[in-house]
Amino acid sequence: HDERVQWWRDARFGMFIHWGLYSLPAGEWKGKEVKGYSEHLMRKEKITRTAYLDLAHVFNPVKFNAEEWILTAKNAGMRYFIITAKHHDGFAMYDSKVSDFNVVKQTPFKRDPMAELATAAKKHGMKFGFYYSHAFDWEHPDAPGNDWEYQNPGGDKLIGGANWFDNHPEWLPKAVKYVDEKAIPQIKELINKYHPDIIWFDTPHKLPLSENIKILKAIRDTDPNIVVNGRLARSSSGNFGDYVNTGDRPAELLTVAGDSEAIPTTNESYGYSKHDKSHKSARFFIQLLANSASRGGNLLMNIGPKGDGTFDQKDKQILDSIGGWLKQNGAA
Ligand code: JFZ
Repeated sequence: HDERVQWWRDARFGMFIHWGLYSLPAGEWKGKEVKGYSEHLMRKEKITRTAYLDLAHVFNPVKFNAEEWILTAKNAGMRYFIITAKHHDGFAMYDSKVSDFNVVKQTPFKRDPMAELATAAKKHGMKFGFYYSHAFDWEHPDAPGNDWEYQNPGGDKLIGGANWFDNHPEWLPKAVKYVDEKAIPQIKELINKYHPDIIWFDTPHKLPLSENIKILKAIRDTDPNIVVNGRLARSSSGNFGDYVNTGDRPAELLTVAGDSEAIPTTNESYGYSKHDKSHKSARFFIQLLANSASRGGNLLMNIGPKGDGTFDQKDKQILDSIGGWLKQNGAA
């Protein structure tokens, strides 16, 4: 374990990216503002799989430039880069043979941005990996989360949110089917195709521990060197990943000792939202970085790029200031 996480411990500062079909409507649906996390659009607006695919049919981020993204992270002083290969909407932002619900098959863009980023990261010595939503998958007819189209468990209302499997074990076979048919095959696909250094998981309480452990075992069997974050599998006795994640609120950063990682976003939403103007200052992030580094923790700072493939000007300015400060102080 120590050998596996050494690069991550040394890295200290990384870029987190939430980018998907939701980046295009960017917190707006049918002319009205959708508050909160823009990447939760499908759930908030109860969009069907078919209607969500209409978004894919107009997703064409021709300004996307993988090398520019990696260099932007590098210039900000970041040493690792983690991007949403699949968020809760279930849409694969890579060329997946496991599911047609993917960027190459469904968009006019037709390119594989994960492949381009993996190549650019390697070229520039940036550690690289994926966010993969292993529990929630709103497009899949058997996965936890979608209770507006499929009436699956784990959503907001029908069959209890977190830990639904305790009260409704009869729904378990469905979730297991999804894990076996989509989640594990896609995770293996990501490992074998792109050789990531790290995979970042989320919302473990939407699957029973046994399923989460099964996923962890599949990862270790495929490549034992992959770093896994603390949100893949959790029980009362702790988490089964390589380190601990604090909550999304940066303040929690200061309460955890040991290998930990905070994941603040520049504003409130992780995915790009054109209405979210709550950006924190560069000064705020520099202080946070100094605080976390002095305690031996990592800062994985989130950016939500736009649906056209570019970074928001506000985010760019924050990143430039952080990079400038680090260079001035001989830290990057
Ligand atoms: C999750 C996702 O639902 C969200 O879209 C984003 O990807 C974020 C990074 O992770 O949301 C969470 C998960 C955990 C907490 C808060 C939001 N938490 O522990 O406080």
